[in-house]
Amino acid sequence: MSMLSFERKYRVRGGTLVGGDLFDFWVGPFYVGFFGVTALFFSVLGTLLILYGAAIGPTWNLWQINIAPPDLSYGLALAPLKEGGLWQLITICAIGAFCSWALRQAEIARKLGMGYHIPVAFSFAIFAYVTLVVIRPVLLGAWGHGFPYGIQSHLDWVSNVGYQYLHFHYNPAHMLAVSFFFTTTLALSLHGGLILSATNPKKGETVKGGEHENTFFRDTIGYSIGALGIHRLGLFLALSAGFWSAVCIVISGPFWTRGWPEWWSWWLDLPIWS
Ligand code: 07D
Ligand code: 07D
Ligand code: U10
Repeated sequence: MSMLSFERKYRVRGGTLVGGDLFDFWVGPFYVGFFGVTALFFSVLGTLLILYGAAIGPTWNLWQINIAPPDLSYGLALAPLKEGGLWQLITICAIGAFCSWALRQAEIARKLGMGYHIPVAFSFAIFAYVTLVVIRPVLLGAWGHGFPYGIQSHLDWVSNVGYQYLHFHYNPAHMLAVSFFFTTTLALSLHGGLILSATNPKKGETVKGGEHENTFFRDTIGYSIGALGIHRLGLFLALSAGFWSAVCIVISGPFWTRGWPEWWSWWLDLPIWS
């Protein structure tokens, strides 16, 4: 792949977090770096372990391949490979790969003199994943509470865990997370629509800029959040969605064991009704 002239200008040494000059180079379009090597190592090893799990399992059907966590009876102990040990190793590889990826993003940001917004944002996704497979299982005392690695099986897990609390929609943190997800798509569609409508006009019409963009929203809703503001809002909304997702699942079990509809009885217990 040919390198664009401006890319050559930005391919400078330094900015690495560990390893100094070791691995401080590019292969094709990819920056390698120490964390590129660890990311590759963990993802290759994790994928091989999944393939091994599939090979000793009952099916090669991609939708049905399933690597289950250990039985609850193993508690927080290590399990034999074929009884959840694979899941435990794959979890270590996944966390290793995701954290390496975030650190590689941080190194690339440092090289370019940019902020750490992207690795910080990705950390929220990692946080949600670690909440599902480490924090909540540890709080509940068994790795068996983690979700199984399989396309269909992980959906079954979500449904089963949801119904275990009777009606997961009544989980207040789930409500917040869902609302943040919905608001994120609303904000992204408004922003995508606004930018395209202003900067990609029909042939023969002039490209519009910030003034038009601001005016559109002032005319419509009386206020424009501005060019930087909409990106800050987008990041805030998306990270909040991930954050409240992690909260909604970590409180289910460790901090609330009954059905979620019952949680709302505090409302009926308010002294104002008596
Ligand atoms: C578009 C970026 C590209 C990423 C893709 C995912 C794999 C898995 C592994 C066969 C937006 C690549 C997939 C590497 C292959 C094996 C063993 C990101 C984009 C295309 N889920 N989930 C999916 C993961 C959880 C839920 C699809 C991962 C939780 C529901 C895909 C994780 C809960 C639905 C997938 C994870 C949950 C899905 C599309 C990790 C709550 C769907 C994902 C590591 C969060 C949807 C059949 C997508 C679907 C779907 C991957 C965790 C719920 C297979 C990697 C336990 C309800 N999930 N998921 O587009 O169609 O993401 O499922 O945490 O309806 Mg899931
Ligand atoms: C965990 C993914 C992390 C991904 C990482 C990267 C790779 C690389 C490589 C492509 C968090 C992986 C990368 C593998 C791939 C290449 C090259 C993201 C994660 C680190 N729910 N619910 C949520 C809704 C119901 C239930 C969250 C809606 C039912 C349970 C979100 C509805 C019941 C759990 C959400 C609905 C139920 C959730 C998920 C509607 C089931 C969770 C988003 C409209 C009967 C989960 C932390 C998320 C959670 C979760 C939305 C319905 C149960 C807010 C919109 C009522 C048990 N639900 N839900 O977390 O909070 O993303 O997980 O009905 O555990 Mg729910
Ligand atoms: C945004 C934006 C904006 C833009 C943008 C974007 C947001 C306005 C200016 C970006 C947005 C898009 C492009 C839109 C589309 C994106 C999505 C929908 C998001 C989802 C993305 C995907 C699904 C794509 C996913 C693809 C990935 C993750 C790439 C996969 C890459 C690899 C597997 C290679 C990774 C490289 C690594 C790890 C390091 C480099 C390594 C190599 C090249 C290999 C060689 C290795 C070595 C030399 C090291 C040796 C390795 C060792 C020793 C380990 C070996 C271990 C073993 C066990 C063998 O706002 O602005 O526009 O564009």
